[in-house]
Amino acid sequence: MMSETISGGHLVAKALKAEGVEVIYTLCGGHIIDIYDGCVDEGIEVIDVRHEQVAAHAADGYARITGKPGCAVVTAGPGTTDAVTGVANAFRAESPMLLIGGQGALSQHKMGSLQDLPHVDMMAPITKFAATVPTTERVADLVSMAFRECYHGAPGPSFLEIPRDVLDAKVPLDKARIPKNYRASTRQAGDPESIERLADMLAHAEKPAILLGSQVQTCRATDAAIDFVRGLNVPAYMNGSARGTLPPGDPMHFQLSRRYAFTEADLIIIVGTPFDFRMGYGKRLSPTAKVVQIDLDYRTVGKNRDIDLGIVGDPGLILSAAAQAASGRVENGAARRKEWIEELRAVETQAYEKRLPRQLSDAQPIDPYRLVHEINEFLTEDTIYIGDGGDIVTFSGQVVQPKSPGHWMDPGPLGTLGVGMAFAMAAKKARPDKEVLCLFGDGAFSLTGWDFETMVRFDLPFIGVIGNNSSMNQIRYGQAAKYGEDRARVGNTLGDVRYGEFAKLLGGHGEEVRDPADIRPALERARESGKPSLINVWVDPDVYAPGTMNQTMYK
Ligand SMILES: Cc1ncc(C[n+]2csc(CCOP(=O)(O)OP(=O)(O)O)c2C)c(N)n1
Ligand SMILES: [Mg+2]
Repeated sequence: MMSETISGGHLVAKALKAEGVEVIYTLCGGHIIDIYDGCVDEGIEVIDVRHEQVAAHAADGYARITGKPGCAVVTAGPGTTDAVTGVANAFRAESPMLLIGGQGALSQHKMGSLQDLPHVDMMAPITKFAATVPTTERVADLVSMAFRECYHGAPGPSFLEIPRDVLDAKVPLDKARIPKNYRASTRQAGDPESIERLADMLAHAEKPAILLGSQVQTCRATDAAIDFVRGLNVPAYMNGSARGTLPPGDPMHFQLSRRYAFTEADLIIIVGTPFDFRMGYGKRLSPTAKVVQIDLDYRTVGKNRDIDLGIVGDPGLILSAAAQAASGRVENGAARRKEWIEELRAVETQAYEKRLPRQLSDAQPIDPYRLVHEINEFLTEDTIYIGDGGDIVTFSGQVVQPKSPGHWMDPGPLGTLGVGMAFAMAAKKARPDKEVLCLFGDGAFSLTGWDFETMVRFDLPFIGVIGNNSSMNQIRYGQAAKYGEDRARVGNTLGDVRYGEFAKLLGGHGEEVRDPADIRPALERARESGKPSLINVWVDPDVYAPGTMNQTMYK
């Protein structure tokens, strides 16, 4: 009797299934079709997009939304190079995803086969693991290994290339390793001695502040973070995907007073976010404050500035343990910190009131503050908000507050334009029960906008809003400041494109908005349309967000 055989593509699908992956994002190529065939057998959905960058961003987005690793499958050569940006974005954003790339047949190694490139060399610096699958028997083994490697320290992407002959060949099923139980929890509780020290610091602090970074969401540490800040009365700031950890209106939720807090605090706890450009490389913290850093990755702790205490491990476990250890010691903490919290609230209210007239402005062309204000008012507890653009997204970062944890998506520290459509795709696919709203700059939208067609084809309704200033405004501002207004319009001017019409062309709902009073009704109609939609809002091209004017991102 002949023994049962299995091909490499089917082994990929079995390994994806074992990992819990329900959907792959892909753009087809002859090198990879056997994986599709395997997915049919395993019940894994194949979402085919219009550009490989979108496939990779969607895998990143899927990981963020589901807490499981995402997977993108692309063909050799240009398919893989197109996906580089998506992998790089996931690398900087610490998002666990696997990119599988095709490769020329091993039998034609270095002979100049179609689409042959040194993919592994290209991917090595932007992944946690990059390898070639050497034999068909080991296909599933290496897929599982690549997934496991995504979780070393802070998570991140892995890459595998599978040569065409390795993928297509059939081997006896009993010769292939198909791992099923191959993963342990990588959660680390933190050094107990360090946690005691943190508890002591908390007991003595009069003006503590905490910054909850993206790892709080990555590790699903929302409850621990809430118990910590509420139990110990620690004002909290949130960045990246940790936005929404505390709901707006929570007594410990702060946003606009961050700089003041970090200048005045006596204890600053940084959780799950590096001292990178967003943090002024750690230089903007009070020189007299005690600084504590908690991170999944030992390499992030103490990088760019000294700290008083570093704890490596899972933010949720560490915050829970510290809250417990401190609870007995800070009996009177609540009362002592009341004044500090009131002080921050006053700064917060003042900043809010100063900006409010702009948020309510009736000006035409529309003030970008009005647009982001309307969006903020429109969001429900079940709306996942995505920002993809330059200046317009910088405006939104100040005003838009997600109403629930895990409902904020931005590219992360790579600052990649073009993530929006892919994140919307991944979010709506993984959570059809959620509403998805993506704010695009017109420049950002144009990079990957054709995948609006994929949203239509797969019936993935979302509310797309374009803050259209016919410019790459964030860059234009810097050019004007550096070279003068008369030389500012080089390389940053876009056409006056009616993107609402583009949406309709591709089978979605589209509208043009020029009057601020029409923003809300247009958003409502998009919501009710049940279709992928684009509301093209013409905003004033000659106003800039404060963050853009300070050019903090380049400092
Ligand atoms: C892929 C990519 N290319 C270029 C940039 C540099 N960049 C940052 S902001 C920006 C302008 C974006 O224009 P738009 O999306 O229209 O937003 P606006 O600033 O006009 O509001 C550019 C080109 C980038 N971050 N990512
Ligand atoms: Mg623009």
